[in-house]
Amino acid sequence: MKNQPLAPKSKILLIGGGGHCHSVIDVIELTNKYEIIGIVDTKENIGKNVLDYEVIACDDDLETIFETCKNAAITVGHIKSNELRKKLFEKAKNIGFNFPTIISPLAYVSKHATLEEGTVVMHHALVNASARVGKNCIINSKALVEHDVRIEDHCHISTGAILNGGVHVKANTFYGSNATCKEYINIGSHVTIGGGASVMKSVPNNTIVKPHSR
Ligand code: JB2
Repeated sequence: MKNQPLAPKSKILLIGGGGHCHSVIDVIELTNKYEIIGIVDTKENIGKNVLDYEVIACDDDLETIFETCKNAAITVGHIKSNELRKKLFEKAKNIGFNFPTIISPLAYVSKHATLEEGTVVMHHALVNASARVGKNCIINSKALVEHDVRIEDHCHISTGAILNGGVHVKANTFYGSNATCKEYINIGSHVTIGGGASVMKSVPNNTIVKPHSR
């Protein structure tokens, strides 16, 4: 039997060349679906290397790059604020970039779950049945997104975090490493859930939850 020809890889541009970019590169390489053409970072970083890829341009060059590369991923992370991540996503979207959902082959995403554009599911994360994840989210390494969870746009579910069944996380929220929560609660928008927190009741918008504070 003849070998099937390999599908050609699509070109992709990475926007942001720091720590989160390292992790996303590893995921993208493992998918074997994309050819990373380079990284867009600040002007001062042009010419530097991030793992095996070069910082080829800054944000002002996005329109020119779009002429030859249509896919992008936002590879700046979200710890204290997601403003930069969100701004870069919106800027590149307005130019016309396509943001594929990127799923590590080491992650499990139920066929009954949905992920919107620009969301990345990192190594060993699990997204269970009927979960719905919005745009430009990070489901970081080893995070557990249980059945019927809803995560709105521009959220970061950090490494090893647990969202139990039916929890609703509103937009722009940061849910820290190893945090856990009671099932079917609501977590508001622009909330920061500190690493290791155990959240037993719903959290209003714009709240900071420190570990063991609720
Ligand atoms: O305006 C910008 C800009 N400002 C800073 N445009 C672009 N395209 N890039 C910008 N940057 C770049 O973002 C910085 O020059 C730097 O290369 C990168 C931020 O890197 P840093 O390592 O500080 O943060 P990060 O967001 O990649 O990663 C954080 O969040 C992850 C989720 C880290 O804390 C990680 O440990 C964490 N896993």
